[in-house]
Order: sequence, then C-alpha cells, then structure tokens
Amino acid sequence: MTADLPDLPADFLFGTATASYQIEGAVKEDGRGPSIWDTYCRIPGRVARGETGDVACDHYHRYREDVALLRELGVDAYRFSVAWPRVVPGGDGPVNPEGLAFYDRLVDALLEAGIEPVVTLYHWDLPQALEDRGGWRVRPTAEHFAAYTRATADRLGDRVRRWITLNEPFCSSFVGHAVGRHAPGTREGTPALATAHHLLLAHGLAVRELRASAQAHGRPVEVGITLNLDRLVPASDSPADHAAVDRAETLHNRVWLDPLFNARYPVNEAETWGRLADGSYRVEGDLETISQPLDFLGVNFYRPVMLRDAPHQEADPALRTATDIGVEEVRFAEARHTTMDWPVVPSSFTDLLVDLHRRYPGLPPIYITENGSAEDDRVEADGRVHDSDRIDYIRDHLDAVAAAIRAGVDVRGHFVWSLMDNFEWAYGYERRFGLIRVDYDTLERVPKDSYHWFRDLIARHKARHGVTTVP
Ligand code: GBH
Repeated sequence: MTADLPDLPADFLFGTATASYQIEGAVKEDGRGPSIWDTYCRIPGRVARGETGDVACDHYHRYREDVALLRELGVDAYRFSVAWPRVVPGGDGPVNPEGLAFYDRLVDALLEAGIEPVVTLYHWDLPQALEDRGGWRVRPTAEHFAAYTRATADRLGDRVRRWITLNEPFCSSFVGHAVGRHAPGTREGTPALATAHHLLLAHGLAVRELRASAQAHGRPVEVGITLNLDRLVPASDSPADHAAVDRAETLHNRVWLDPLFNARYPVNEAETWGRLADGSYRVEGDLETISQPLDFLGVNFYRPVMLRDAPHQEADPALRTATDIGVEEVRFAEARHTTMDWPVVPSSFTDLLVDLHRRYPGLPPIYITENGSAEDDRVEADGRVHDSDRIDYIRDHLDAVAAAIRAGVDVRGHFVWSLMDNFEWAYGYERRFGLIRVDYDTLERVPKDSYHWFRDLIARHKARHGVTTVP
C-alpha cells in the first residue's frame, strides 16, 4: 500500500526540528549566560502569560529520552540549535567548556541512534552581554558570531557535517527591532536596517569559519542558511495590489536572497531599501563575504500571505523605512486556519518553491528546514492526541514538495516543526506544534497520532524504495 505515500525521491531526507531556547530550559546551568530572550520574557506584557524558557521542555536534562523518541520515529536527521550563551556566555571572550560538552553529548547520542545531527548556530538567543553593547545594530557582533561559530565547529565538526548559520534573519532583524514582537523588542527604523546587514555579514563570516574548521578536521562540510520565505499573493489583479506584493517581496524575501545569491541588495523601493543598498553600513568586500557559495538553502514554510495596498500605518518616518511598506493582510476566506490563525494552502508551497527556482537559477539544493502546524490538541479519554489536522497538514505539504520536485526544483529533505511542543516565543506555551505532546506540569512526553503516522510514513517510504536502515 503506497498509494498515499508522497512521491518523493528514494534518498529524500526526513527530519524534525527544534531550537535551543524553545526546548532546553536549564537557563542558569553549567555556566550559561543570559540571552536576549531571558530578558525579553521578563518585560511585562511581551510574552503571553509572562511565560519564559526557564524550564521549557527541560530537554537539557531529558535529551536522552528525546533522542530515544527520535530513534523510534525513524527520522534520518534532527535539526537543533546551539545556544550561543552556553558556548560563549559573555558573547565574546572565553569559551565555556561545559556548554560545549552538552552539545557534544547530544551529538554522540544522536549518532549512536543513527540520526544525523543538523546544527543551527543562531536561532535567536543572542547573549545579553552583546545586546548591552549594541547587539545586531553594531558590526562587532558579526565578528563575535564568527568566533563562537569557530569554537563550536572545532568541537563538533569531527562529527557534524551539516551546518545552518542563521535561522530566519528576518525575525532577528525586523521582528526584533521594528515590529518589536521578538527580543530585543525595540521599535526602530534605520537601526533595524543595520541589523539586517550585520546578520548577513555574520552569516558570511561564519561560512568562512565553518569551511576552515572542516578543512582542519579533514572532513567534508555542508553549509547553509535558513530563511522564512513568504509566499505572497495579491488580493486582486489591480496594479496597486501587485505593487504592494512587490514591496513585501523585497522586504521579506529579496533583501535576503539577493545579497546571498546575487551579491547585491534590492533597490526597487528606494525609500525603504536605499540605505541598505547605498552602503551606509557596508564596508568594502562585505557583499563578497555575504555571497559566498552555499551548499544548500534552508526554507521554513508555514503559510501564504495575501496582501493589498494600504496606507502606511506608522506616523514615524523612521519606522516606515523598516517594515511599514503600506500593505495590509487579507484573509484567505476559503482556507482552514490553524491555531496560529495561519491559512492552510499547500499549493502555495509548491508555488513558492517553483518561483524561487525560476527567479534564482544559481540556487543550491533546498532543504525544508521547518514546516508544520499548531493545532488545538487535546488529550482524549484514551490518553492520546488525535491530531488528524496536523497529519493532513504535513501530508499535504509533503505532496506539495513532491510536486515542486517534479517541476524541477531540487529539494532534498524536509524537517517537521517540531519534534515536540515547546516555547512558541511571544505566544508562550499555548501554541503546540509538536509531533509529541509535552505536559508542562509533569514534563511527560506523549507521542501524538501524527508521530505514529509520520513513523509509518518514513518506514513505508524506505520499504517502497528498498532503503535499509540500521536498527
Ligand atoms: C518559525 O518562525 C521559527 O523558526 C520557529 O522558532 C517557530 O517556533 C516556528 O516558526 C513556529 O512559529 O510579528 O507580525 O512580524 C515562523 C515564521 C515569521 C512567524 C515572522 C512569526 C512574525 C510576524 N515567523 N512572524 S510579525
């Protein structure tokens, strides 16, 4: 029975993903320094119910149990992030051996379970000490990131082959500094543009360190970056709505893709992008650093966004140069919406990938580094979570990936967000994305129906293609 299996290549990589601050807890243990999220969670009104990552899923202490669950699931790979404030508690300066030792144990446990570790170096937990010195607004932060990267790669690079420099720099820059809904939670205009450049620079410097470290280890390495690319669709055929989508394309997608893959900043919206493009923050050679060849592009995809032209929302012209580009979101009337209130439109995922392939011909292979849904999970009388909406979501999006591959897009793998329920940033613990339910009182893990379904899907995919897995 393979009829309901997504039509994916035999060696397609199946995985799940998490991030350090969302699952680890143990924020004061073994020399970890504070991060901007520890600080942000304590600003009243910023995170729902005042929740924090202090305990989260307590993965720091329970990683063995979590790796056992991954092994049972049968995934090929697991994407997790390393917490910079564990490795370099002060942001720059001395490396904390106990911090690195945790990831050392985690990597060993994964390899022992036959699972490939895929490491993200920055999933939003900047050391607070660096924020106090200007954070991503200032250039030295990019250099400190390179040093932290090198220390981590030198320690784990004898076993880790695939590295992701940054997760969703859009969030670190604009959501953190202009929208203000993520740490550090400021609302700035021009400085938010500077953070975008410094994040991209940090990426480029880290690529160099990862390759140098791999060379020192005499090992092959694959380096990429993860972007949250939005599938943006106009609400109507009017030229104004098309222009609105074009502005949003620039802010959400092109401001990252163009420098990374074409060595230039987009300039189609002078008001907004002039300053990134005109070089105010740039030093000669930065774009060469940023645009070094990558081995893969990570794409996080959740939903399409429909937009129409609208008046600017911000009175402050400085903020208008950051994210207020005169657009308004329009609801997908026909689509089911998840508990994030995100519309479920799997065909838009295919469209995004096909469009990306068409517009950036030199793109490296793609991994879907996050894709999944938050659902209204309940523990039923039988003690289980019957999350059929999540199963439908993942199945339909795997089909959408398969359709993109048939259309010529080189997609090599897919990581479900997330292995387990976790700290969903500003939403706290109420939004659940996991294949595994976490009871936040007992910290007990209960695999949901989607976990069992996904395990079957992977097993049947491998059986169909005669792929043997080491037990
Ligand atoms: C990902 O972001 C994250 O990588 C992951 O950590 C997270 O748990 C997961 O998705 C689920 O949310 O404040 O109006 O500017 C998802 C993409 C894009 C969602 C930016 C939040 C902020 C909207 N994110 N968006 S706004």
